[in-house]
Amino acid sequence: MPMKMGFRWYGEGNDKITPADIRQIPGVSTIVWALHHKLPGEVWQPEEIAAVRDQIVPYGFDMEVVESVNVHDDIKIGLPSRDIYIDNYIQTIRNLAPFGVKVICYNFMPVFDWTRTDLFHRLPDGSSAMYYQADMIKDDPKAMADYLLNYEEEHHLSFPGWEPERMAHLDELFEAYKDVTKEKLWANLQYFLERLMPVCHECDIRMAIHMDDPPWDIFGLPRLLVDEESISRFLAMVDDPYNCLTLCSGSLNANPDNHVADIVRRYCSRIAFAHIRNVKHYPNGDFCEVSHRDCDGDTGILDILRAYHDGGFDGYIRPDHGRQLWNEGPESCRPGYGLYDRAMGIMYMLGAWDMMDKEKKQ
Ligand SMILES: [Mn+2]
Repeated sequence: MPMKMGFRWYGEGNDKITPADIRQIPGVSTIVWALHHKLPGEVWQPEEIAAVRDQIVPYGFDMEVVESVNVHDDIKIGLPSRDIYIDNYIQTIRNLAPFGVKVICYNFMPVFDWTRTDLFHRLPDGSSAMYYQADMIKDDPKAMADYLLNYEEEHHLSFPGWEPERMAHLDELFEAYKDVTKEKLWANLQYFLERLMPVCHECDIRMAIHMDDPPWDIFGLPRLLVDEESISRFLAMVDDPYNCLTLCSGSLNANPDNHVADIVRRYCSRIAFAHIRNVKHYPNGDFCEVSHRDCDGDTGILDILRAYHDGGFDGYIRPDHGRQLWNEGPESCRPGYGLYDRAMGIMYMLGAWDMMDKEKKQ
């Protein structure tokens, strides 16, 4: 089985789930980790990285995938100060390499990271899941930011990409991005990657951009990685084997016109990291995250897995968001990152994968 199964973990004292819990899920080799206390633009220091290694490696896991090293806004905006922050990013890559890191996930979304309107939406079976109510996103970014920030404060959580320190300056951030057209954002992304690529070759670390979530412009802010055309443009723009994708099935399929399995077939060799998440669509444009089982959503999980298998995928894969089950809630897990549904997602994926391996041998 060439692909490697990962599980995202927020670190000791920052995640109620433990590596000892994760070890009991069959087939997981890689902890997908990050230094969650670092702000975008800061250098990750070797001693901080070593501290996480000491939490992970004794349980038999490797730490080959980082999700994410976040990109400073000045790089996305294209300010002169971006060079300092790119230098810092390069130093972080160099500091990660000796620890065996092979893939760095990141995103290039202006101002906001992933966006949802309800983090613990109650489903008919009593579980809960993240929900996107389309008509709530139309006008007021402040209302949504407030909802998420209050949530963070109330439950003593912090969401990557929603750092209260950044969100406190929302007006200034919107002002700073006001001249950043979609074309400028593409150019700034290219500038960033072209500076990184020589270091990535040297350190044998692949940069893997996450799809924009959801894959369309929100609040007048441009978003780049939204469909096959933009993925193709991205890969050609910096045509380098170290310039790769974190192909997030759920992010892409939030737009039902995106056929994720076809995209996997076309670009498999440039996918360093696969996020598997299933999404159910409603006619009014709302969507809800659901279990990994193919028939529970509209993403085509089995077709996607088959596309990876046919492509000889040997990168990293992980269950992306799952539902919250069996009394999991804000006190026990981050939204989307409970233990049980992601563990079931792994078993579903491995079941399909093992079957395909077996068929291929016959
Ligand atoms: Mn994802």
